[in-house]
Amino acid sequence: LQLSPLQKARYEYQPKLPKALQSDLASISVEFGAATEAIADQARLKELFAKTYGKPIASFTSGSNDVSSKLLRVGVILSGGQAPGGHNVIAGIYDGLKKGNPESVLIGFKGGPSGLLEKDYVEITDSFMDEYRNTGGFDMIGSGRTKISTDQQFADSLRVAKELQLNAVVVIGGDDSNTNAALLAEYFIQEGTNIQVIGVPKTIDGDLKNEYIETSFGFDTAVKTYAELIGNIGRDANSAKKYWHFIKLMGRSASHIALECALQTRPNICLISEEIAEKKQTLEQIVNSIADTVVTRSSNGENFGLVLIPEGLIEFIPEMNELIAQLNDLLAKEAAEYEKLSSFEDQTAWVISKLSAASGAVFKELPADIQKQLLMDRDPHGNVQVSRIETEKLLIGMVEKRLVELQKAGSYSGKFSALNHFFGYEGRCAFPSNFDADYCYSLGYTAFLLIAQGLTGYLSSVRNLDKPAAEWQAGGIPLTMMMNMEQRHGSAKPVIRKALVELDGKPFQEFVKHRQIWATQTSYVFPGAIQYYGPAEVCDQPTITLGLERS
Ligand code: FBP
Repeated sequence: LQLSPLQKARYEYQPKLPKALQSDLASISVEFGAATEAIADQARLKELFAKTYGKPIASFTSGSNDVSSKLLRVGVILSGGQAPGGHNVIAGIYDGLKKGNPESVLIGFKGGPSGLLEKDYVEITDSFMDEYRNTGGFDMIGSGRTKISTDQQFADSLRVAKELQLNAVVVIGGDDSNTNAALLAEYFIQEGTNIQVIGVPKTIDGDLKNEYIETSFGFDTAVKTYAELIGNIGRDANSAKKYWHFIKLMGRSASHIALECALQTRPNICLISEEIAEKKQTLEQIVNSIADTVVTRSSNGENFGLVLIPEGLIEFIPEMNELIAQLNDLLAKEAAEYEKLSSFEDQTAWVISKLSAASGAVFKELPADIQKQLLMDRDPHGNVQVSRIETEKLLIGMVEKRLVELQKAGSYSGKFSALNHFFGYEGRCAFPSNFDADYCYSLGYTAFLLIAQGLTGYLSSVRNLDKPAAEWQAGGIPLTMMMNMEQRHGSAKPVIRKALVELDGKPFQEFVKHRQIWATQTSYVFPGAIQYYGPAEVCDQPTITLGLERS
């Protein structure tokens, strides 16, 4: 394996830990708060999580304990999309376990939750771990999107955990994966075992956060990677002055990534899905407002610009949302009939005949490529794969049309030449920023401490993140505390609530304060590449979103 100079240098990086975790393991104590409640639907959740509901928040402080040297066997799973820092979570768990008792064992389930179901695993050793410290990606053990949902899958998880004599399983995942972790924790107790389950908040999307989870890991590195590229493109656009760049950004439903990138780079336009849904804006209105900005900039002699588009946008436009809901339902309920249709023409004709008149008309108007993308398979959690829908191209096409109309009407005489980009996968496996490297290692170490304390059904939590790492506070938040009941596939299911952009929140309000100016006056900021070495103000700063939310 050929290693880059940066990879070799990053092996030497020692992630920072909160002060309370820097001492001997035996000098760390746990404190518990009062019993907790779920955010909604408390009575139903109490029934569903009879053994794990309502536990107290746990916090680690300086003190003492007599459990950290227990011999433990732990299994770890990377679940869902890659996020920079996952390897450091594993490193934190590993180092904690070995520090506590060199005989303790960490095994990694391969390829995500299916590794647990199929007993496909690898034991993590010193040399194996060292190859992956401070590196991006999930290639150490791989990841996957298998959902543990059937009775058989729950039974298989338990059987494998017992066969491997595990004390605990750590699930490193997003909202859906941690919902799974909560269910597994409950199931293991209900089945009379004391195998623990601990979650770790991962996702570049930044939508697994709440009062107690300030950010999910990977968001910091991913947005800094995208912001670098957007800044570079902005400078290119401002140099050549001839292209409009339409940039779709990953993030699934929530627009956190797009918003943070806008705060970092000051583009001319950044669409925020949550605002579009709130204002019930139609696709036509969105297109018209982009075209208006193109016209204004053109009249200032600037036939170029930057437009940021959150990848989930399409699901938030009311008429598209209704269409997608009907398609989801139709493709789930009448899958057998749909699968008999082999040509795209037959599929669209069949779909249109089954949709309501309004949704059928919306579907019919869409370009064939977008129609195809809307008919693609759903992911195992039933979500439309928004990363594969080319909204940026759809918008370019529609803005072009609108500008032709304006040209004909005599209200526009500029030149519009647009390029499309999609930034997503390139941000998920970057070398974790110092923030993510430190945060992830701390989350992993904390997960170990929660296990040593015999806790289950908790999410590893590290807070106070706008302060230097030494001032961070480590602990555990009961998973049931973040849950409510939501309709999924036609029935009410317990889930961890996804955090969308809050329109009255400080990050969005900050954007609103400036967006008018950014639209017309070129105000691009060039963040440059993530820096790993140098002054703290360049290397260790958290995101603007985190800073504003904590201010
Ligand atoms: P997670 O929610 O699992 O962290 O996934 C993040 C994400 O990168 C989304 O932003 C994106 O929509 C999706 O994964 C893409 O999924 P896939 O990797 O299966 O193409």
